Amino acid sequence: MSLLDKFERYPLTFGQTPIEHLPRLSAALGGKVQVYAKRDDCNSGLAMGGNKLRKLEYIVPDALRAGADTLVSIGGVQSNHTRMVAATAAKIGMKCVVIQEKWVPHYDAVYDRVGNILLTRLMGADSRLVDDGFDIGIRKSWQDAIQSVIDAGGKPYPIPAGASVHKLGGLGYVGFAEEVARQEAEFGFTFDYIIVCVVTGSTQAGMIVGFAAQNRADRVVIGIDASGTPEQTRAQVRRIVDDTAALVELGRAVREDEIVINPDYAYPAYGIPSQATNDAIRLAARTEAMITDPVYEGKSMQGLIDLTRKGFFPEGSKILYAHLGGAPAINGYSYYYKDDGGAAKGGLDDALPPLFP
Ligand code: 5PA
Repeated sequence: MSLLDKFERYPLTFGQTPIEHLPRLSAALGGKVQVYAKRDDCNSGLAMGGNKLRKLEYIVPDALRAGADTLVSIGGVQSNHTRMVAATAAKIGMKCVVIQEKWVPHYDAVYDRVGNILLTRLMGADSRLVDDGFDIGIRKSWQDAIQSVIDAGGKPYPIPAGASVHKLGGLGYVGFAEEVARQEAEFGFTFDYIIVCVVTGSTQAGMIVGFAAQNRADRVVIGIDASGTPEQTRAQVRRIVDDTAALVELGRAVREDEIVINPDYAYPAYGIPSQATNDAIRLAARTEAMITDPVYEGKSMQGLIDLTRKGFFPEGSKILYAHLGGAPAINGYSYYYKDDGGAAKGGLDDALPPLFP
């Protein structure tokens, strides 16, 4: 039985995502805990996939019911979410308008031409660059875009940032939690910690609700904040948890201590990697060929690495890193990595770059 049985799902993903053991990363971190990754970054053939597709699978039926002809959404210049909305629109034969705000103070020469925004344009979305700064809340630029579709005689279907403050936005990651439980039954062991990057909130919120249904007090979902505005993110996760719990009829309140968000790795700012973020990205790449990005997954990887090194996880813990996608954005950050590679530069096993010097 699934909490999601009563909801219609429009398939955009391949289905259950694999869980992969990361033995070389585990060993590089001292071998006292074992690290696994659930590969939601490989979840679909649509434009490189990622976490938003799980959410959009439950939103598309509503857009179809509404008789909409244009999906309208919002994100930063290198938003993965707007790429995924553009992909969904292309796949279901709708038009797409996406507002791309200046959320990140990053000035790589090709930042607004490569990676996510390139793919978004390629799929035919009307991508509109706007100068406003970072905010996970409801934005005027998005409301203006919705109005512009109406003014042109279209029927917009609004999808907020990260598909998060949408009534159905939390459902996709309830499904993630149910999948993990099924995979644990196959493996014959359970995970003690889930590490997940959090910004607009519905990924972690959905997981929390899904895991809450399993009533396993010994499992902790740790959100690693990448927004740099953790109070706002926490408040948004709380709201989405409550709304999603009511929607799926969880049947109990989610406690405040079930919502765990660590704010320590978002520095120096949303969308800007620290030296430690880049070292984390390099370590995952050099031990497991697992590519993470400077905005989201690199920061949650940094959190996983740092917490492990600090001895936060008891010896013998099994840690599941939720890989949510996002790799295309790294093309907008090429300058950071231009001198990487080769033995002299720390590219070999025995010469891993210093971690967090
Ligand atoms: C994003 C979000 P939530 O927004 O659901 O908390 O997820 C955080 C997250 N990992 C984690 C990746 C790869 C993500 O893309 N991305 C946003 C975007 O516009 O792409 C919504 C911010």
